[in-house]
This record gives sequence, C-alpha cells and structure tokens, in this order.
Amino acid sequence: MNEEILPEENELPKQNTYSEDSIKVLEGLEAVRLRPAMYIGDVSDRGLHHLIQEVVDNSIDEALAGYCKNIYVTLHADGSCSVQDDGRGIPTGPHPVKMISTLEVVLCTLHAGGKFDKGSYKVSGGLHGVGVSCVNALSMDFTATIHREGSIYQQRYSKGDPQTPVEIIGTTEKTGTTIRFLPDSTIFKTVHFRAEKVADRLRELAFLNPDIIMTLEDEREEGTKEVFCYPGGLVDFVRYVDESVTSVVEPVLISGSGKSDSGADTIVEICFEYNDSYSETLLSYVNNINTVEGGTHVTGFRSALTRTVNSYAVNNNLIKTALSGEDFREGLTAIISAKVAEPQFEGQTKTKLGNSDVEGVVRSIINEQLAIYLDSNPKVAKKMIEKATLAAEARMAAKKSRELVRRQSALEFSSLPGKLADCSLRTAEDTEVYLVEGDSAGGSAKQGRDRRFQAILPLRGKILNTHRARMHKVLDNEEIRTIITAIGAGFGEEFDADKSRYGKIILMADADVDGSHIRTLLLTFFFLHMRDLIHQGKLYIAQPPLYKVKKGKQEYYAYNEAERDEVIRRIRKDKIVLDDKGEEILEGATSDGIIISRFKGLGEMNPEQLWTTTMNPEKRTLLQVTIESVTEATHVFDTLMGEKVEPRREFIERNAQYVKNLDV
Ligand code: 0RA
Repeated sequence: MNEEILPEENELPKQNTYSEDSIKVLEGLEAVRLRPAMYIGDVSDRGLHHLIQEVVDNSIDEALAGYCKNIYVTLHADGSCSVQDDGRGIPTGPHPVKMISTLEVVLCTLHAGGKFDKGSYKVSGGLHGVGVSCVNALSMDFTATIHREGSIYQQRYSKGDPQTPVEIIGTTEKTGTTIRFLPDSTIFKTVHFRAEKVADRLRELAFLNPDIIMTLEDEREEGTKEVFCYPGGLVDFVRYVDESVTSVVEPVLISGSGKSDSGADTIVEICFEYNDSYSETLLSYVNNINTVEGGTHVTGFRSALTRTVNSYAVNNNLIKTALSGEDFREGLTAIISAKVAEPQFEGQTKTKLGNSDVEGVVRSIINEQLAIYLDSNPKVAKKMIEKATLAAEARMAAKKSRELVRRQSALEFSSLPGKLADCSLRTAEDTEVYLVEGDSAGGSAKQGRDRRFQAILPLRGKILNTHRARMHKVLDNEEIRTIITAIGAGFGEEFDADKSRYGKIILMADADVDGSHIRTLLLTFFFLHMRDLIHQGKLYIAQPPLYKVKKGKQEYYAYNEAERDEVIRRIRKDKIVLDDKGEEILEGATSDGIIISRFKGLGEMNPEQLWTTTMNPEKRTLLQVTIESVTEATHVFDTLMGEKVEPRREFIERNAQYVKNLDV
C-alpha cells in the first residue's frame, strides 16, 4: 500500500463536456489513478508487467471463446507495448444503455468485459481481473484500433481521458483488436518492460492453450522476435520443465470433465512424468492462472495418484503393502490445468483454489482414467512402481536422520546449533539471521552485529547440492541440519514457514565465484525445501560493497563500478586522472592521495566495516529473493544444478553476456 503514488491534483481528468454517464465512468478511472496498487497489486516492475498481462488475458479469452488464433505482442522502441489479436474485435456500435460507443464503455469502465461474454472459463476474470480500462487509466498514451465489420475504428486516450472520439480511419476485411499503450511514468516506479518476463508468461500461456500462436517482438535495441506455439500442450510443457533432467517414465496425459456445484462443467487436464531427480515439481493452473499455493485441484490429484497406483500395484502383486503419498512424489513433474466456471481464490497471495467440489471432480477423473491407462500400459506402470518402491526404501533410511533433526528442534533453545550466535529478541518479525560463508567472516559478523535482533550462523565450506540428493542425504548434511534447526520451522512434510524463528533470513557470501556458488547452493536448498519462506518474502541476499575509496581519514564504500567512479569524482572535485591508455586510474594510490581498494571477500572487512556497509539496516541494501515464475525457476535450477552437463553449458554460454563483474 505504501507503494501508491498520488498524482498531482491537476493531473486528474476534469471534464465538464460529458454526459452524466461518462462522468461516472471517469470517476471510476480516477480511482484507479489515485490507488493503482488496489487494482494491479503494486506499481513496481510487477504491476507494470501486469498491464501487459491484463490486455493479453482479454485476447486469450477471445481465443478460448473460439474466435482468435493469433496474439502478437510488441515492445516498441518508444517504450510502449501493443497487443494485437485476430478475434472479433471489441464492438464499436452504440451501447444500448450508455448511448456512447461500446468501445468507449469497455475502455472506460472497470470490469466491463464480463458483462458481454457469458463464456465461463475466463482468464481475465482471474487474479486481479480489472480489465483493459485499468491499463487505459494508467497509461500516458493509449490507442485502441479495432478491425470489425469492414471498417477500422480508432480511439486515443491519455491517462484514461479520451483524446478523440471513436473514428473510422479506413476499411478492412479483417477483424481483431489492437491495444497500444505507454505506461504512465509518474505512476510506475519503472516503465521498462523486460522482454524475458513477458516471454515467460507468453510461453506458459502457449503451453496451456495449444491452439493459440503467440509472438513476442522486441523492437528496442537489436530487435528480436520469438514465436510461442506448442501443439503438444501439457506434454510439451512437461518436457520443457524437465529439459535438463532425464525422464524415467514418459509423460502420461489424462483429461476429463465433471459437473461442478455451479452446474457448469469443470474441465481438467493433467500431464505428469517421472525423472531421475528426487524432487517434485508440481505446477497448477486454474483458468490459465498459476495457482502457486495449490488448492483443491492439487489435493484431488495427489490423493488419486497415490490411491490408483497403489491399488493397481497391490492387485497385480507388485507390492505387498501400500506405499505412501511421498513415495509417488519423488522425481515427479506434474502439470494440472483446470477450467473452473466460478473459481474462488484464497490464501495469502490469492493463488489457492478454494472450490471444494473440484477436489472430487479431479479425483474421480484420475481414478478412472489413470486406472485405464495403467491397465493398458503395464510397462509404464511397472516403472512407476519400481521408482516409488526405491523412494520408500530411501524414506525408511531417512527416518533415522530425520528423527535426529526433529529431536534437535524439539528441545529448542538448548539444542540450537553451537555455532549459532543467536539474538536476544524473541519476536520473529523483528529479528534476522545471517547465514555467513566462512568462519572468519562469521567471526567479524558476530562482533559487528546488533546482538539484540541479529543472529549469525557461520557456514563452513560448501553445503550439499540438494538438487541431486535424496531426502536422507539432505538431512545427513551437517550444514543443512544446522540451518534447519536454527530456522526452527521444521522440514519436509512438517515444514511451516510461519514458524520461522526469524523474520529475515539473509544469505551473506563473498562477491566472487566461490561465494556465488555457495549462494546458488543455498538458494537451491531454500527453493526445493523451504519455498514458502521465499513466497512469504523472508529470504534475502546481503550486498557487501566491492570497493573502498580512501582519502586521508575519509572512507567511502562503493557497491559497483559506477558508484566507485562517482565517489572518486566527488572527492577529486571533478579532476579525473587518466592513465597512459586514457583510462581513469582506478586501483591503488592515485596522484592525489586517493586509495582505492577492492574487497576480495567478507573476511577482509573488520567488524565495524561489515556493520557499516552490509549489516546496518539504516545503510545496507538487501536483495529480496522472489520467484517470478515457478516454471522458469525450476528450469534454471534443473539446468544449473542437475546432472546433465550439456544444457548447463548452453545456459551459461547463453547468459554469459548478461553477467558482469565476473571475478575469474
Ligand atoms: C466485448 C464483447 C465481445 C468481444 C470483446 C469484448 C473483445 C475484447 C477484447 C480485448 C482484447 N481483445 C478483445 N477481443 C474481443 C464480443 C463481440 C461480438 O459479439 O462480436
């Protein structure tokens, strides 16, 4: 809420020339400009990209209704974005009630879309579902161009305020809608669209809607164009997610539908496979919205999978006693896509499906369809059961290690790891724990911290790569056990992020190759085993400075090269010293007594320096770890931490151009 920006009063549209109806309409959009965060979540990078999503969702709905096949998104050089579709086009004729063009009503009224379409499984009604009018309200320039009934119609807006009437600007044989908008830079903290983020969402939508062809063109800088179209749908999606791991059981596709309480059909499509990793990747969607927190469709799938495979295995004498749900999840990658007529979204981030009847619908589809599948594919069935049996054996072995951890955390204070220097405050919200690479940096951090609310846990050496380890191996690892006990939120099935003993968990490692390796290992662990801590915004990365600039008794710290050069310029009062190659002198003593040193590692800083630069909440910068797309994050971790070497090499080569400050 504190991210809202109140526009100056004179920016608000003041119009006297409109009918009563239009004034009401404008008041609606004024509200959006006054409290943008209430409508699109926030005004950061996230909210900005939400604008594109809002427009694309409308086109997807048009496609789901069966009228549109192509959606073309362009990021223009002037900073605007356009979304073009070949649907029916927004109606342009006079609105039966409001007496103005229906197009104008749609562009100026919150939630207008829903009134027209009775199609039940709409994306656009989903998460925020505020419609294209919201995008209009938050755009400096906004142009809608409609191809419909032989004519091209166009209307322009600024900040939700019409600049032209709906005009006919030409003739056409095509139909479709193009929305082009330039986000308002006085509202958004950033107005830079990130092509990669847009691509991630379009790719996801293309997997979920195999009949749609989506294109993203970036006209800025080099100019790139990418087409997303996956005729294989969820099977292609599973293969994409598991690209960097080896599959053990090939994708199984199951679909069906059933009557929901609302009377409409709930449609379910599920695809899953098993790979040779030990973790579970489950992605779920309702009406194309990623249900990050899961919900009834996920619960239904899980219980039916366990039940159906168990009863097949027992009936065919493949096992004696039933295996547990956990055993069927090891190495499982599953994607669930449900279409629900009146979805109820619950949970902290409103991404958990609440409709209780959906659970039963999903369960009976899986029970029925999977049983048929297993009966006709005995080889696949056998492999699934072998995989689960191995997992069960490992689970027994893990029990011992797990009990060790459980005992430790049960005893609480007395059993906190010896290495942990705890803080004195006991309220989780106000406290933080630093996971520090190396004993020497750990020592400095212990001395430099504010012991009331800062705890320090030094980590010795490399932690285990949890991506390639079974649960009991994970728990056998000393460093990981210490982390689990220190955080105190449990592990595995019992993990509960709400129980974290600290409000912030801060990873602090050197800014070199070893440091980033350790950071990646820790991130892998948190992503796989304590993901809710990330969803709740509790995981952070400390940012130690890279340079110290010293003149006489004055010391300055700089976190990157640009900042360092700025500091030098400031103390030299704009006298820049160049070396014989014409470059600025950056390291060592300069002619005017400025000493520039590069911090090689945290260990080089004394406790006071560490406090001032990296730990003092008043001065430090922390990077909050967030997951923008679970699909993409899974993919990156699989690639970086998995067993296949070739995808990793390709990933690093592809991304090397973005990596700066590589300290090799
Ligand atoms: C209202 C009614 C109809 C279509 C649309 C809106 C529509 C909205 C958007 C937004 C982006 N692309 C869109 N395409 C269509 C139904 C029109 C009819 O009955 O002909």
